[in-house]
Amino acid sequence: WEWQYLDLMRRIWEQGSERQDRTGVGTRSIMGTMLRFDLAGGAMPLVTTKRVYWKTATRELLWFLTGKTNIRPLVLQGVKIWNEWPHANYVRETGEEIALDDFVARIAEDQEFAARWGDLGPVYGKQWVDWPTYEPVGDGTYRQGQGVNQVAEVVRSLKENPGSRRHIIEGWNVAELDSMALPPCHKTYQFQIGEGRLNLVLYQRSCDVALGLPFNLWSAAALLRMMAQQTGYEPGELVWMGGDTHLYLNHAHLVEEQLSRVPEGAPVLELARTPDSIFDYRIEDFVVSGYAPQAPIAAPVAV
Ligand code: THF
Repeated sequence: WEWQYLDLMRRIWEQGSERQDRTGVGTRSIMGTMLRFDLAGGAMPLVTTKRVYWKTATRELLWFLTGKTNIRPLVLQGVKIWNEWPHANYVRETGEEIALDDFVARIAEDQEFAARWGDLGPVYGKQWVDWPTYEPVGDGTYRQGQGVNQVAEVVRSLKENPGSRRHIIEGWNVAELDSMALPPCHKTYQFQIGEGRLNLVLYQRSCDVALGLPFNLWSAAALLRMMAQQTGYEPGELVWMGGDTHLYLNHAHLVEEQLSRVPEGAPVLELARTPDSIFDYRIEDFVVSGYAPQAPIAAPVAV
């Protein structure tokens, strides 16, 4: 499968149109792309042509499922991938030129500081497990209702109504976009049962192919596997669909190096335990074998 990833990378680099983006870095980009992977037998879309930190991606996924939106639990586990955004926000709002590492150390040490400066707003976790609702009071105003746990609802609907075409987890809460540090990239997950297998289409509106996509593919596949285990279906296909699918211009060294490499091996994920619910997975439950990746390729993340 990995050639699909490398071919996409090559196609964007050679044929993508150059655009200025929000971050000011600049990208080459193709609008509308698709990748497909069969997860039968435990196979995972885990990139082998560079080391992908799949445990980091899994910790992020488990953090989403807790409903939390503060980076502190990630920081305490050594997961750094969300640090840049609260740091940039802090520097912008206070004018204090604190280094990223010092900022992150304060998030870890000081719970009150973290509560004030570590939150990303109502991003993935909040929308996934506690999408806000409003109830009319009767006088033309509304009060907050019970939040919707979309993840729990999908587990339930897969069991109770397997033929449904509405097994959807949505991150794009239009009313709350302005309060998010970053509006969701992997915004829509649609599950489907076909021929006794659990399939997933993920729609991602914006995709950083070099840094983000290996993480996003792993996480989507892991979520599919967890859902399949919880609902009693065999894992089926993961179909990944991208909107603006891009390479940042400052990732040229990564692109060149990675396109010179050849995929090796077929990593497999075993779930060591069947937890009581989709919310009870722990990092130790994810056991990967057959993964002997090639050397990491570091690249800066555009904020
Ligand atoms: N913004 C941009 N520009 N790219 C993204 O990939 C991205 N995300 C999330 C939100 N905004 C984004 C954040 N996810 C890395 C990986 C995933 C991220 C952010 C950063 C990253 O730097 N990975 C490195 C190092 C990993 C590590 O040290 O643990 C890597 O080599 O993979 C995509 O959803």
